[in-house]
Amino acid sequence: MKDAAAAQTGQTIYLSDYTPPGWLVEDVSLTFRLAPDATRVLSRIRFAPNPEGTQDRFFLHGEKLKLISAAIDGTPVTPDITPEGLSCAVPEGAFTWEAEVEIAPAQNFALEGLYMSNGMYCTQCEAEGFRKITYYPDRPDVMATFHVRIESDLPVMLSNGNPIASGEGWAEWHDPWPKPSYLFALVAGELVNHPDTFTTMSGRAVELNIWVRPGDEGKCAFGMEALKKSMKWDEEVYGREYDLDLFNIVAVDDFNMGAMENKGLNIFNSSCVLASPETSTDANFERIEAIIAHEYFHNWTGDRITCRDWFQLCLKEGLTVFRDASFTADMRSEPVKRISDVITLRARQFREDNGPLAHPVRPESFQEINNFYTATVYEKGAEVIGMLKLLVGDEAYFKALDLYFTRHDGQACTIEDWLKVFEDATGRDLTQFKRWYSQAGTPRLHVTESWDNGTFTLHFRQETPPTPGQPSKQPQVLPIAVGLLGPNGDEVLPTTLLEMTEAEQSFSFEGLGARPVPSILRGFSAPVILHRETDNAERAFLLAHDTDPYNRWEAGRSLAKNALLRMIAEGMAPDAAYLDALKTLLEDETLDPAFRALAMALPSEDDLALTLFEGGTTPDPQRIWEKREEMREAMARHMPDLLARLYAAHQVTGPYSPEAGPAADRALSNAALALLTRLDGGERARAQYAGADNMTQQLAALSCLLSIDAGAQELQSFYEQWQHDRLVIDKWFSLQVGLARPEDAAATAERLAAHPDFTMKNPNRFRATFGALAMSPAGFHHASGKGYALLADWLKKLDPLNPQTTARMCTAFETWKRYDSDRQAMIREALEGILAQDGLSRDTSEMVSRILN
Ligand code: 0A1
Ligand code: ZN
Repeated sequence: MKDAAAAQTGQTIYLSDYTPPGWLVEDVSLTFRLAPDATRVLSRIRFAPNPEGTQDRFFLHGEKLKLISAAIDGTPVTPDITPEGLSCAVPEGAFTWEAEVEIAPAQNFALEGLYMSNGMYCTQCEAEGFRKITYYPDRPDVMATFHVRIESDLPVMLSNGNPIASGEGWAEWHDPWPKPSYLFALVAGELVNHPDTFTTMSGRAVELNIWVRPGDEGKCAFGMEALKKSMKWDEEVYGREYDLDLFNIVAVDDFNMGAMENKGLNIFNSSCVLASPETSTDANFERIEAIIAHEYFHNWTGDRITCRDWFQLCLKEGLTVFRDASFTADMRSEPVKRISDVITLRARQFREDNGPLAHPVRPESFQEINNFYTATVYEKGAEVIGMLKLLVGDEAYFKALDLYFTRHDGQACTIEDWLKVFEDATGRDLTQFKRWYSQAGTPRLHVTESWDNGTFTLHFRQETPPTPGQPSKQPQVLPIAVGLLGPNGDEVLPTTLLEMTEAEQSFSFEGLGARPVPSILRGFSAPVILHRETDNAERAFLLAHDTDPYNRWEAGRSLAKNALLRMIAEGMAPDAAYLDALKTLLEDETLDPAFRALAMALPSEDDLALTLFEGGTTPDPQRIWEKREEMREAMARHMPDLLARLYAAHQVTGPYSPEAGPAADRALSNAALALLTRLDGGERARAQYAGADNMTQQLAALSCLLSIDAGAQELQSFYEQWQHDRLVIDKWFSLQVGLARPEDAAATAERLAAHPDFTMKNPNRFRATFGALAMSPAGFHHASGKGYALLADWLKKLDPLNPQTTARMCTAFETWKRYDSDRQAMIREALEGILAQDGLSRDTSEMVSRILN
């Protein structure tokens, strides 16, 4: 079957089956008569045959719609209707389709299409939600201008583009930019706005608004500043100017993802836009700034130039993540951003790439596209662009981007189009580079060294393990940034880019006075797992001398990881050399406090489990947890005075500011506090909690207390203080589960699911409870199997309401093959139990089947 409608029946859709649409849409007029249980949607669509189309059957997507009437050129028609859509006979040339359908937004808990959240109407149409609003060719290569009329008695009614007229009980909007249906949006509710303006580089004034529920207006200022910074940055760095007179952002409480880039009307999960010092942590502020930038940047990379089909999702997402990461690096600290991104990439994307859900950055088949909004498409997609930029250089990169924007403005494009602009702008052949889009799996890069009379040689070998459907892999283009350090720590070769294209390849450096120490993969120049035989002395040397901040951090991390692995596998004591090296680094007041805070973090439990598994050892989640605890205890005992000094010296005084500088000081002092709490019985944390005037300090102190089981009173007072604030109460839920001892984690989640504030209908709350369990490996994988059974039970309950979030949370089980046979048997039972559920959604059934296979 060649149509996306095939997916409904659980069938697989293939990239290779793409065919252009049979009909194009010139213009769409929609009228919404809003009512919670019976909204009427009237559509008037002007269709014209596509000269490049090959389909002869006129088909419109439509799901869960009650068709009231349909007409072609004014004559009523009776189409053939299936659960996926309708078809009917149509005239030869252009014609006008008119239909009226009825939908029930108040009954829509899947949060796709038109739904209600706290009395407010809102939409989510990416990827295939528009077909739940009306009959339409709901595919991204059909782009049209939209005229929208909204009728309701709600005071605020918004859609894409510009407002053109309004009156008592109605408002009309027109979006002059042709767009695919997935970028359509509508909002109506009792909302208040935080207004501002931005003057673009050509001097046009743009009206800006953040719309929120009454009571939240005090939480908009930061998001608005982030929006203006993003608009300015896109002008200065990419030459991209905003193209409407109005830009609206709306905060909604019930939302499956972070936010959505609908043209001129971005819709945000309220957790990703609302911020205040009292209720948001530094990490929240940074994330909000990044997501606002991400959605805004989509205006050019996503909206003006969109994807031809959903297989090309990385075209907009990889590029937009790459752009938002560059923005954050410019606004804050470049090395700190890079290190944090690599931590996330390893935690999320390497996990995915090395398990049953591994797929290429551009997948070649899917059943449910919602299951492909993944770390691979987003984060690895961004890494691929970073590599391209490294290979061609900054100047050529921007030349290619300019060409992309001029050549493809207003089009729905493919990865081939994207790579072609780079080939045309640079003269490079990107045939081999393209494998990054088609081959799944994380390449392993092995390196050995040799020294011969002044010549130092690096011998590289690359291999990528098999992934589902891809048993053997071909060599990829790897940009490997290296530097060389002399024995005294001086840099004898500044960062140099090696371009590896073969399975095995060597690079020599001549004329050196003494054997150097190499610093390889600087800045994490390619998303690979580096294998290099080295010893702790050399790691400590790089930690002390490397000029590349990323590799300096990496040296510390590999010292820590090595020490932990030996504690886990061989029962060794915490390595004194690591503790000494860390102490020296932390004492260095010339180093950014944020960098030092990152250096104090240990490799994650999941990262350790993967490394053990790859080395042939079955990981024991409980033991990994215990050994990390033991290491943290040793860190605290090794440097109590230094920690106390850091804690005191990096206290931030004066009014709270979310800027990078003070946030970095808080990160370091709170990292010190977490260790000190093990020594002082919580005395400092209790005092910090009592005196905190911002959420970063309050939550950090509470976490410290809970981690030593001494925060019962504070936990209660925290709830009483914040019970009116749903976003803070999400933190209250997740903290308790995340910090529970492994044997208590499942019981804590279960107890909280019975709390009156728990609701399955709000994805944030569900994730705060069960996502926190899934993200605590020792608790989730506790030998009792209680974590598995509990999560499976709740996923079965959630699936009928919200398939998308259910499917996404099934990834908790994706690492199951690493574990022992008892755990595997329990997980299999949990997964098979989900699969056996009557009426299981396509989303969840695809996900569980892929995990099981
Ligand atoms: N395009 C949005 C993310 C997004 C994707 C899918 C959604 O529903 C299935 C919702 C939002 C972004 O990249 O921000
Ligand atoms: Zn995006």
